[in-house]
Amino acid sequence: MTASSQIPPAIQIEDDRTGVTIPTLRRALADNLYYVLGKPPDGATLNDYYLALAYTVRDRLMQRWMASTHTHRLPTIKQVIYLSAEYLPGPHLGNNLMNLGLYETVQQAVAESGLDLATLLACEEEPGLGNGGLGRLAACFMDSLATLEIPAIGYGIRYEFGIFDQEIREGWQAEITDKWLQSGNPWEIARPEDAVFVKLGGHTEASTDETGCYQVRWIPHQTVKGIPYDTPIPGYRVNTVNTLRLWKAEAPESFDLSVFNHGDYYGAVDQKVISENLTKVLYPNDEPIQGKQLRLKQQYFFVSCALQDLIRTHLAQGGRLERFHEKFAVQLNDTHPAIAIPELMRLLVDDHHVPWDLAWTITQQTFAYTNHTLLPEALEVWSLDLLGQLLPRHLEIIMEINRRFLEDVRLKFPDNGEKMGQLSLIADQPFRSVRMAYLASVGSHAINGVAALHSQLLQKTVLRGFYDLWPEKFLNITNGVTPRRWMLLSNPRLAQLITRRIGDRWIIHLQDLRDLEPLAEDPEFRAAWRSVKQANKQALAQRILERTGIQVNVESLFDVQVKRIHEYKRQHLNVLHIITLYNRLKQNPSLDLVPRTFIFAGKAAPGYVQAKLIIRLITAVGEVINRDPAVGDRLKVVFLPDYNVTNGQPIYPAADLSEQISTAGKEASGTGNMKFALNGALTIGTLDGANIEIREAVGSENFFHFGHKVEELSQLRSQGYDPRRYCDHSPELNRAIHRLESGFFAQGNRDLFRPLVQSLLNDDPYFLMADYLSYLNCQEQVSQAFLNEATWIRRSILNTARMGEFSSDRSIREYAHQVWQVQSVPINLQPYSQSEA
Ligand code: 6GP
Repeated sequence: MTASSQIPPAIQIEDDRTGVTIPTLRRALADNLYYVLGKPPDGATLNDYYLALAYTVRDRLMQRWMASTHTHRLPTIKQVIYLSAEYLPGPHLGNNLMNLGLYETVQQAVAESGLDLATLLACEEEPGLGNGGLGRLAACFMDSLATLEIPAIGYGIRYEFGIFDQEIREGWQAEITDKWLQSGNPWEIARPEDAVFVKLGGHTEASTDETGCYQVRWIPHQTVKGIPYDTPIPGYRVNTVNTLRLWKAEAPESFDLSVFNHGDYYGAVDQKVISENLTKVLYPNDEPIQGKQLRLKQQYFFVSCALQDLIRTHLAQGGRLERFHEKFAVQLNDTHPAIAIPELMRLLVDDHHVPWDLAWTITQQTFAYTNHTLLPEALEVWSLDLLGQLLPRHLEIIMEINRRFLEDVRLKFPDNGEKMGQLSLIADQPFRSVRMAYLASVGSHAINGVAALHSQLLQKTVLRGFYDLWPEKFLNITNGVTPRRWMLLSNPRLAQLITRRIGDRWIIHLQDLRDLEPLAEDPEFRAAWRSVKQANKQALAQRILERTGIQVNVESLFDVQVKRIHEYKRQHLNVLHIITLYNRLKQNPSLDLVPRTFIFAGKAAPGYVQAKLIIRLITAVGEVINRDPAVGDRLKVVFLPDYNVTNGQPIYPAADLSEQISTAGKEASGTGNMKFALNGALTIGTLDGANIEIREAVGSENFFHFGHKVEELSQLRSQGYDPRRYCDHSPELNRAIHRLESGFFAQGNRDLFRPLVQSLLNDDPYFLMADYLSYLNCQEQVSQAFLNEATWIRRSILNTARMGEFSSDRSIREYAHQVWQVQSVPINLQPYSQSEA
């Protein structure tokens, strides 16, 4: 921290459990090792020391956490409730040290105890409780909510096995189960006293009571118990500590005694196993997941736990259910939690006897819905059969919501019978099912996309009918990323350089990075900027060597594409460029080529055959190119295994070029694009998702754009797109495709990559062939630009300087004002003894 810091220092209240002097911290570390972990210093493993340090840090969060929880429960305070089936928070220890302002002190304390902080940090297994963008966005949002002192709870699922670990074996992806809980999770606190019960299956019975009131009872087939596990989410240098509350499923009783008494011991245990299976494993599919019963159970389970928890605390605080929506603003992170809409209706109408119309008003005022993808295969639908079996009461409620909704539609468009079929929550084809995006839209007061283009397309395509009906419900809130994790923590060299020159307010006020703009013209600053980038590249090169054995040239252009592997993200377009460069080198070995290191990372869904083949393609091309003496260190292709938050952190700071090359209209926003540009990488990208806004912000002269636009692609499509035509017209494309077909990269095996080649030549649904030439030319401009170091660095500085609006703080402020109507609530701390009195 500099002397001129504008951020107030962390509040210090000294006692044995909270003190932050070096001697106190060292004592606490030793104390936790001995008394919490039961380990003597000489018998302790590194992981024991990590755990002891984590408990030491957690102790220092506790007072703020309890004060926040207490304050946030007050009936007058409105809370944000984020419902998300996925969270990817990344490792907590480093982040919490940073947010508490204890990083340097703890580093020193640990060193004086003969340990190395970096080594201890590396012991932490990150919670991989998500697939990709949507889960990581939830984590950035939780960070910003706390930093902005907005009362919030994130509800989700405590998967025992999160996203699989990826290994590369003989060039192929292998999936290894993730065991994040294996060595203990010091950040969570189980709260069995707050358990709730969730019903599943069975049937409903309707009756009329003595007052003539119609009532429905749900007689379930099974009940599971939800146990909450709480993790503190501290804001940056504020007292607010919000809660991430994840639910684990258990059997209501460990043994069903009635079954046990009949001698069926195994039957009794079975029930326990069946219940606990519910939260065993995250579905490792990024976007398309269809029809899995366990998945629907998971969704309903956590949503029901969350809503029951809210109603219970609200009533306990003397709140009235008619005011539920004044106490809680509930955000649906995509449709995964959309079953919350009929669930809140059920809880209000059946369990708490609120009249339907009032319950519906409360429900609509409570929920808001964010859509994260337009890919048709990703739009969730649940078959009526499955829904009726698992949630019979919810199916009835959905039907009633639909009946009333379609009646409104009919009144509004009396002469348009088609409208009702188009807007119905129930689809007839290919089977009778509930369209969850429609349910979410009808049950919410606000609907947003995650980047300007995406929100427009949402209104024009998937939710067009709803936009015509209620344009006022629709808005756009472009995604953002937290500058704490994605700059301060992961790029300390750059963060320090920036803070030295413009102060440290940018950490909570990212727009301040603008003050860097004039420095882009300062040769001395540019030299410092370059040194930072080189040091970051050096560090990444070291990791690459350790993880893959590949030696890379740190003077080469680091050309990076890291994200889930998907055909629409077009990693194989990147590969076609690599093959083209290779072909040129083979044709002309003395070619003066700008040296590049191509770095890929990302997981493919285990059942997505084509995506797994793309990984094999990358490693295969690497195997040939990296070993070809004619290439030398002019081209290297690296696939870094097991992309996750931990492994992503050293990548963004080291990139020169960020590949954001999705088919226009397919990437809803992207957030990796923001992390790269914030860290000074230049982008090569299509006019898709948030790329468009990033380009506007950083200036088109500092962004390499290529490819067809959305409208151009739909024109191509309607004219009868013929990918082969592009091959016929471009000799280089033809040669690249031929290399693939010939088995050259597959030791002569012509079959290996045939499915990819066939897809490209026959239908090419993601328009790689149509965009190839434009991509190639654009990459040529990149190479030319990289040759001029001074202007490249100037552009790099300007990218960082102009990325201020892509902070998740800005996104959260927009949600707070435009959707949630919530305010910041500063937390006052009292010394522990007083708050207990
Ligand atoms: C992703 C989108 O693909 C990505 O473009 C966006 O940046 C991110 O969400 C955050 O908004 N979508 C998902 O991860 C997903 O599962 C259902 O969508």
